[in-house]
Amino acid sequence: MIGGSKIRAQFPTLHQKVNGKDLIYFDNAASSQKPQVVLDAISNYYDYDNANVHRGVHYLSQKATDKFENTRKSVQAFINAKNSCEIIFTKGTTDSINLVANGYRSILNKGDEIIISEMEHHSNIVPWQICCEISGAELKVIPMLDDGDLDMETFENLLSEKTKLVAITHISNSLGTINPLEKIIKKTHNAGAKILIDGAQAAPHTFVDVQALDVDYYCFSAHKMYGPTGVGVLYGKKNLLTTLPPYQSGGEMIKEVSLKKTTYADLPHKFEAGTPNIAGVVAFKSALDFITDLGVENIAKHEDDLLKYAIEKLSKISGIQFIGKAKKRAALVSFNIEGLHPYDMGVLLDKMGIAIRTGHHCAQPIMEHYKISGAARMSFAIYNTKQEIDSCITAIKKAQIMLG
Ligand code: C6P
Repeated sequence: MIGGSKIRAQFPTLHQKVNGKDLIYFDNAASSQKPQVVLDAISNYYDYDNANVHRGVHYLSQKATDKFENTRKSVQAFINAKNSCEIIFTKGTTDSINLVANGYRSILNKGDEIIISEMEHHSNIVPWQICCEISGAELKVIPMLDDGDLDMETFENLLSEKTKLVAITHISNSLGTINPLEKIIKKTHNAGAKILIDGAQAAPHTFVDVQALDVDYYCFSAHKMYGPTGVGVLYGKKNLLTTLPPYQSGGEMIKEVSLKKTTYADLPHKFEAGTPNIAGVVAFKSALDFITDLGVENIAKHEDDLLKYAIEKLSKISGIQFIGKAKKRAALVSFNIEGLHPYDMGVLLDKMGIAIRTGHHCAQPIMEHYKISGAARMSFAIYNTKQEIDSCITAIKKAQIMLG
């Protein structure tokens, strides 16, 4: 049995009062809390290992470099990548997607097409809009069905020899929908296009095997998976990353620089210009170990139990409208309650020590689809409990009475 008090004890942030009440943290899709092992790894790095990486021959630099590169190996194992050079460290999912979109600006031409979906986070919309504006390519959008599933029939019709890239979320941050990746990837490849998956909401909750999926690019953030902020991953197949133009330029990403011409470093360093977030990357290994030790399947099972319990309890609240009822979903539930603005609900719940997300969740096209301005969202992690859900439901009912 996981998810009990032994796990909660490892998260110092959870043990505090907010507005005089024990904190209940249901905003994990925005950012999860960090276990003590991750906090220790950050301070140990600064206490004993701090130096720049890949630069010095001295002891500390080599020690920092070894730790930095060890995390790369852990990420490789975590997503079953073939080669560690296919793991690029970035600032987060947004940065990873921008890295690829920036490269595609010079790969695409007028007449080419990129396909995204209506359920994307802004981070998987705006970079492609800019990419299309600059390259002259056209952006096509797969619509959503009202239950929160992708309209797969329209997707198949959108695919053509013009399609060069499909960029889709693995799990929607607002609906919780788990998209049928195997099907989407196969169809994309059959059309001769490449595929990028936004795994920001999936990596903390689902087993990801990039080789089995045969995915071309996969992006995720450490801070949503018990790791530090400012660290993300871009996985890309080696042959694709080799031909993708560099993103940022400067130190570390070069082989040789003269005032006339520069040649670029081999992978992965070609995409890691400047001094990276070394402490963050080093500590990310502890977050991956934390997840691996618990078992991703066990975490998913615990969160699934919480999700089912929350939906069952929320369903009994009068005037509730769920946003998204996809067949396969994970770890979060979005909803509105008649007569209760989500912002007001968020503020009142905060007064009772409960953190939920309210607003458009950086997914405005989803809100447009349902003709709403925003929604409340509860999102779960390994340390959450059914008792916390009960307290949240009681708080929502209180808010309903106060504002009713
Ligand atoms: N979603 C949420 O509350 P960054 O900020 O780069 O780590 O992740 C961006 C991002 C990209 N894709 C998806 C599906 C996401 O959910 C997010 C982050 C947070 O839902 C903050 S808006």
